[in-house]
Amino acid sequence: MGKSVTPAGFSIGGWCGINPGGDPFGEAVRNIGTDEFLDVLGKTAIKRVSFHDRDLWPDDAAPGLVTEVIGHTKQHCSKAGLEIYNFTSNNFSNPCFRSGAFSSPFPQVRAAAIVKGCNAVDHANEFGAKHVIWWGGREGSDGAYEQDPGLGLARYMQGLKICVRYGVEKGYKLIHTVEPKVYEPRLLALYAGTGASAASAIRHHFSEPAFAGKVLVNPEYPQHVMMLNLDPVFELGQLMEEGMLAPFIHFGGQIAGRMDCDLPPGFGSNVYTDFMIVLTLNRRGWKGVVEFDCRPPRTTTSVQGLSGFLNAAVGYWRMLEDKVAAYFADAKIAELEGALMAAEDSTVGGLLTASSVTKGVGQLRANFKGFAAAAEVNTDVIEAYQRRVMSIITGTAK
Ligand code: GLO
Ligand code: MG
Repeated sequence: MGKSVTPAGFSIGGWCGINPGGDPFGEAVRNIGTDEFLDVLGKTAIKRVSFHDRDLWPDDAAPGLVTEVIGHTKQHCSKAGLEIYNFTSNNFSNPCFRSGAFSSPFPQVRAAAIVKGCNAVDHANEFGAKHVIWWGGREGSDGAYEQDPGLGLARYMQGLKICVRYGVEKGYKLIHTVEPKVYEPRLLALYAGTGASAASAIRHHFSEPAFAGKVLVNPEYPQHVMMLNLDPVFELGQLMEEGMLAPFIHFGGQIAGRMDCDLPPGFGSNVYTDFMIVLTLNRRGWKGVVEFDCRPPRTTTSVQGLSGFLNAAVGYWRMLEDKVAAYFADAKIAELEGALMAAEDSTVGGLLTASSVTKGVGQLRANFKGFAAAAEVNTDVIEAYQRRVMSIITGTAK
């Protein structure tokens, strides 16, 4: 059981810092440029930053401009003490992607997505980024189901595979991560669910050994899961158990059941759930990076406000880490965990490794004392566990 509660560090999407705070009904409320944001960021504990291509240059920029911006951005980041962590192709803002990108029914649009994606793979390498994120915001439909959905998903994965293979052929040391989200901006995304369904699509379409460990899932917690009223903790458990979790997660705040809020961490959230995300990562000794993908609320308009938001995002995660440390140090929790996470006993534990399951089940049957006896197990320990965790979170544990 891991006891270290510090992630490898923090990162943030550059697009969060420069977000002007407009919404479909209201104008921009902030005007903070990339350089100014990087200077503010450099003074916080967040030492990594990620970009979309389009955060830095227009989609049709001439190669000379791209080279110039890459040089300037690298220089400015290094001056501010920042590492460029992830790079991603924005395959959702350009009007050409209104029918989808890799999965569009139209071949010329799929070609555009592949060109843009492979350019992003090159740029990720030039920036020295660790991962290329693939969030398919437009890969879906607005309700027409205009192509066979299985074909749509296959096209989506095929486009991605071309970009991944392109990077492999070029010899780049990049990990690719798929970021799932079920809706918004398209009303229906091609994944039938969130992280688990993306993982299943990856396993099916990237089954060749050459891709092993090269395409993983980067979930966004709690936003992309709680916007559906689903549970991020169980999803995280599955991704970790199946070895599909990327070396980083996106993190922010979300009011359950609403469209993607990307609120400051802790806003709108269930603190018990947020705590369990951090606990689950730590139990398995996760050493990844927490990348904030959220922004100040629209009511925050100044550079000082942005700085407060960044420090508070780290502060919220650190608060959760402190609570997790208190959890690991708590004798009562150790006792409760002992009851709840007891190792498999020999009766059941050996069944799957035995030469004959039938023989083992026969033994079980012979020793079975009846269902009433099985019901005698003391399950009150579960509520006691919840109460103890809550008292640790609220600082009321005695
Ligand atoms: C939107 C996503 C988006 C991605 C980003 C990185 O809901 O969270 O911000 O994380 O485009 O590819
Ligand atoms: Mg995200």
